Amino acid sequence: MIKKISKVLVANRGEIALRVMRSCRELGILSVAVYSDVDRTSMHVRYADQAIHIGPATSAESYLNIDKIINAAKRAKADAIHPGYGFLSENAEFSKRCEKEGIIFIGPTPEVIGTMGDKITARKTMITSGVPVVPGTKENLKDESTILNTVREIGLPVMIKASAGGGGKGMRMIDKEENILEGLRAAKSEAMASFGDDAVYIEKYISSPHHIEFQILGDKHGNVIHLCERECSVQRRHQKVVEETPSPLMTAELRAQMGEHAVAAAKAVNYHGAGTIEFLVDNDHNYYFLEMNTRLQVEHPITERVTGYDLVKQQILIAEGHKLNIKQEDVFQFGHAIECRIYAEDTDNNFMPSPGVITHITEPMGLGVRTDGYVYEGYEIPIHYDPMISKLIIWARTREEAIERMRRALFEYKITGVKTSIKYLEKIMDCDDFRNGTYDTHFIQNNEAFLLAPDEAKESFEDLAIVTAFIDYHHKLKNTQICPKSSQQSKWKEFGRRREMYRASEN
Ligand code: MV4
Repeated sequence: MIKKISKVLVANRGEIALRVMRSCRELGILSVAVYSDVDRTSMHVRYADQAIHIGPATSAESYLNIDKIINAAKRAKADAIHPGYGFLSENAEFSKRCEKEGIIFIGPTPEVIGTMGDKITARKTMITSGVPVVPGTKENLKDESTILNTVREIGLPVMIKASAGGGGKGMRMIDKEENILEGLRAAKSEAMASFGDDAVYIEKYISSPHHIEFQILGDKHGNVIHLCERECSVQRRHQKVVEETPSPLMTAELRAQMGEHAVAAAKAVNYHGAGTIEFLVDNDHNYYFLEMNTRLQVEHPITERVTGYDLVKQQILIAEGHKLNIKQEDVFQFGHAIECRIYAEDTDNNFMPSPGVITHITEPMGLGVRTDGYVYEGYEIPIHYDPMISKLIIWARTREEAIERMRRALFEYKITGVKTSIKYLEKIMDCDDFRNGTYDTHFIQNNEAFLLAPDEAKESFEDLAIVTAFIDYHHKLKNTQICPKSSQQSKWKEFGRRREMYRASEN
């Protein structure tokens, strides 16, 4: 049965809120923004057909507050909620609450979110359905002598991971016999403090793995396909920095095998919606299931670029109850895509967030360039949320051309007022390990000195560009109204298809 969605509340902010609303607009679906005090002037509020204030800047009192989001959805008469990524996107309780209130949650069921959120249960499910996992424990081992024996069986080094963790939170590597129990106790107390759950599991340590993930789509009729892989080994402190597809490590044969296992993983839990199966892959092409993410991911645009499918549209169609309109044999990658995440951070000062007012921004354009962002001149990046400014997604026919195009686009990208990671990303594009495609998850660590060394030839160029940008900015200031008063409707809104729509008064 098809349940048509005509209005979606987007329970998020920043670039992803805009990204979701863009697909809604193309589908003729109205979008409702929610916003905190500091987000009154945020771009997602301006773009939406309707906007509802939900509370103070603190996430717990706004974007993470289930009651406030549900109340906003009811008030706006939204028939669905898209959670984006982060915030409530992998919160089983939230998905359940939507179900109870008769609001379509654009994502999987609460049961599936729960199963995959508990990493021990996820591992067990994968073992049962024949998906390879890292050799290790299957149960929540409580007894210390049992654990010691298990570690001896697996063989050092091992990883101790929190069952309620994920993404590297509450993870410990142990390489010496005498450190096992101490590490175990520390891991457990850290897990209890962070997640209120001290269950841990143990895996054999994979020494120089690649992080490769598969995008999957499942409908509510049991059909599941994969949209190939993303190489995500360029990470710093478990934060992805650069992602690309195809993976330089991948072969057609490995892709087919891993893709089949990714589909099996999703089928094992009756998955519906967009999801990601993460694998660790070693240089001998052995691969192991790591985690499943039950949401749309930050890096989804590179998959969109090489496969041509709009993943948000697919999520919405699936949520409405449509059968998948893509067959596995129709999916192929055309060319190469790379994403760089642009952060407001000081790479010379331990990557400290650098919030503040954007005094000038010039974004790259041209063939094969996509930017998913949300900031504008005069916008103040709040300190309360993730400092990501935008994502720069580059496409070209070959990997080599994509790297050169990324360097060109990073050169064109000018942001003043806050410190950004643009120069750091340029260094990554200049790095031999990256250019050769031979990097693994130790890439950033292995190239730290090179990545942090200033490039003086480029610096002097940049100085000139920044002065030019600044003069230009002042020249234009006279004519630019940075923050329109909330009572004013911007002109472009009158061109919207739904003139009867109103903007809810702020309360
Ligand atoms: C591992 C591993 C080696 N062996 N597990 C880090 C994030 C979390 N998703 C899993 N992580 C790892 N798990 C075993 N058994 C190495 C990592 C790891 C890593 C993984 C992906 C990307 C970057 C990483 C950086 C350091 C460690």
